[in-house]
Amino acid sequence: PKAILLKDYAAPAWWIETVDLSFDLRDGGTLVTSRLGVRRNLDVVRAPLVLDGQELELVSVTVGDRPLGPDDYAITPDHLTIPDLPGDQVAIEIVTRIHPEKNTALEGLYKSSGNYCTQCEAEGFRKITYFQDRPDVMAKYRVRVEGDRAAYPVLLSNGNLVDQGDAGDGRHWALWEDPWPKPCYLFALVAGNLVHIEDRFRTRSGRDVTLRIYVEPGNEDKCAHAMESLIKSMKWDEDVYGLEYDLDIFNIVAVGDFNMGAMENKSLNVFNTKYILARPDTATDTDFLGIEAVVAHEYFHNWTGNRVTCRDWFQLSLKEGLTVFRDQQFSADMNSAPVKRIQDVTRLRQVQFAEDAGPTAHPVRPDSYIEINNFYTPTVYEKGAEVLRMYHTLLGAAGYRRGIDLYFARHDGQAVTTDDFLAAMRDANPDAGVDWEQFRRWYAQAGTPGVSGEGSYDPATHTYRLTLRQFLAPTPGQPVKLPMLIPVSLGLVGPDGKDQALTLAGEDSATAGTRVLALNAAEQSFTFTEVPAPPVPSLFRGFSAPIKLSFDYSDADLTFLMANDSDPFNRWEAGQTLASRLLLGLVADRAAGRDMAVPKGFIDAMGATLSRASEDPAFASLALTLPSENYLGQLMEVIDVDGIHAARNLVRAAIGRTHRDALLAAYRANAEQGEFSVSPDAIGRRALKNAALAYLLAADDADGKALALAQYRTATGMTDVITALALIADSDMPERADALATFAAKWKDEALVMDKWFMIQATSSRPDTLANVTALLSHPGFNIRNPNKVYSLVGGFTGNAVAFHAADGSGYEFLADRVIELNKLNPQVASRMAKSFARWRKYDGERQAAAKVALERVAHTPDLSRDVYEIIARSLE
Ligand code: DPP
Ligand code: ZN
Repeated sequence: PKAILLKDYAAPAWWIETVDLSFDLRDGGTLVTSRLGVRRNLDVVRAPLVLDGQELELVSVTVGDRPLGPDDYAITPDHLTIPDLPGDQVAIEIVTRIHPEKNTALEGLYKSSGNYCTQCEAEGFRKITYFQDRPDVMAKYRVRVEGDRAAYPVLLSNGNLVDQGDAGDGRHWALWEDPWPKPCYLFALVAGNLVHIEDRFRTRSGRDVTLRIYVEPGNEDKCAHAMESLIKSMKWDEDVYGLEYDLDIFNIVAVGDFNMGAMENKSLNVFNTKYILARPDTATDTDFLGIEAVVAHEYFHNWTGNRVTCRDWFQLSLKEGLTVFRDQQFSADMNSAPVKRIQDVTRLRQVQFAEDAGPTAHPVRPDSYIEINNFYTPTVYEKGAEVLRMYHTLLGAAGYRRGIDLYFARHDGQAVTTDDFLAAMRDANPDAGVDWEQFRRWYAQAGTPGVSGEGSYDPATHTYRLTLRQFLAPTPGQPVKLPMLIPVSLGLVGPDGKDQALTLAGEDSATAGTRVLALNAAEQSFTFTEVPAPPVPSLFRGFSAPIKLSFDYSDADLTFLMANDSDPFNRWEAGQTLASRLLLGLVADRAAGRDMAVPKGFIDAMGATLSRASEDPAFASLALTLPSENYLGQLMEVIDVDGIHAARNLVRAAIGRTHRDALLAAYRANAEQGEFSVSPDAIGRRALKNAALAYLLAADDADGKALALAQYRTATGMTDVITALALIADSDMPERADALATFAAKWKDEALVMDKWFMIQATSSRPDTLANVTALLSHPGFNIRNPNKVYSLVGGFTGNAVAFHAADGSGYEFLADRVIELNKLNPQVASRMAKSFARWRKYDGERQAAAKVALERVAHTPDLSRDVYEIIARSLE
């Protein structure tokens, strides 16, 4: 397979301005008739019209009113080329036949539980009809959908329903028209037996919008939270971004078989059921928050993605980084901002930092790809969102908003680039003093910058000198890096625990609290004057840049910041840094054959956090959580899987034993009271209660075990039920098997709940996990064609470091088998799973050897998809 390069971008030789589609949906072959209004692009050299198309049966092509014969066009597995088009403006009709009922890749038009639906981003439209499948070709669509009335009573597409009628023979049709030009990746069609809930939203200029959520019958009672989230998003986007919805109708359809989380098709979002369906007894707090965030995310795309779209797929972060940042801001406003920030950074570190440090590292704006589906990555999404956050940090809320306003004023209706976005931010803020050429490197250079430094205080002159250095390691294809513009949001915390005023040498007035400095050289010093007492610096407040900090803090400094920093993120961060330091020390002890001894100071600090927990239970639950095994692994040269697991468990047990009474008290104080709610407060109390319970079980506490069992048996909310079940499932408690069985019996018909059941078994640290996971592949509730099932069982297992990275290579062998199996069915899902191999060189020799065997076995599989090939080839490079 050949790489596609950003530098090869060229505007199309033809524009397609109107698309008239007609779908005749039938089992055994769906006929698609496409009438295109095509106009020559006079700005480029004359060239034939080359249309993309895959797995299509061409029935006929007509240009104007002339039917073409087979000699009039050229056809390959990927293209239809029409060499000579008369004039500059032409009407073309193309009829193709497709087989959605056989489509297991879930890309293009396919069936999920008997209902037709589409997924076109990034390049699925070419599996529906011949087209210039590229986002810079924007057209107006009219879509006629015809199908069996009894089987598919609901017929939907983008835009407004303009007509409908009976087609005879038990069939009916609907005609949809979308007034907004759009790229074909935003096309959608749904035909199915669906029910809906409905609500309304009046926009600030007075447009009444009908909001509908369509689901399979029986799920109507699980849509309320999604609808509330949609309404909140619409209001928030008006209030914060000044952006209003632009049609009279907004539809969401939830389907059970979906590769991604959801899709922002114009006015017809298609969602994975995971991000719509929720009832307190079926969904966890994480699910409720995920629904709120993803519903918002897809809604926000209406402007950031749809009204202004990407010129080409290298620009994917233009819409995704921006829209993730928007959904993060929204969730922060709806819930606790510090808690949200900690969760987002935890995720960034867990998945994006790992990607940045491995063979699939790529810039936020990649410059080459083989399969674009492989670039829907944490780098494009989450690191992309950090880039947006840095604009916001550097320009302030008002300056950022000026940039956004200019971006829409310039580019509404266009397909643009991240450079265009940067230019709007720059031009709207001419006095910002930002070096934009340097800032641009955040889009171009891959890898996570490291920042190190130290500070010194001079009591004679009352000055504090802070020195920071940055470095960026080479990544694949980028051996040499240039210094980045890194915003450092900082404060100097005095011995009294208060922020000291900040005056940089040469300034004549002080800034109170926090200020943002620009680190823009390899090494830089900042001298603060009039500092009355030696401070502890609080650096990168709110995680102001996606970097890895190593500063020469003493343990006492970190304990001090944990207790005193006015920035909640950095209070949490100080605890994590301290914990990581301690845990890695224990791992080293174990490796050297020394006893692992848990220092009392750390256990005491955790006790102090616990004693203050009632002030902010949600924050406390995060502060009490040790860094994950995955994150700790990233901090090691060679990842010691078993050592990390042993050290972490030892510390957890010590905390559980030492603070047993306080943990029991925290559990009881936060046990459910009153009516179920997903308010931030209620979620926070549940999180603290369950964190306490987990520590008690880590210490093998008898009362803790009894509480877990009681919670499993009597709790009504899924958060409490599944947390208790996970703890039981991970233990040797005699009730284990029975608890798992009763859960499966109760929930066997609720696919999303069963996903959780698969997940907790896949992530168990018991020694029989692989055998259990292998057996579960044949469980009647498992189906390898359903992405959610694969993500739960196979994805859960690959996230289980001890089991997946078993020294005998059994975990690697298991994954290779699944990737090979999925490669034939669903390349996108296969390649997502294959990414778990990527960091194999970070493990010891024995594991590397086993991983290599597994990788090569995948590499030699016949008919390897482009998706899997690209990941495996990069991993083996
Ligand atoms: N564009 C989708 C999203 O991120 C993914 N297909 O919202
Ligand atoms: Zn998105």
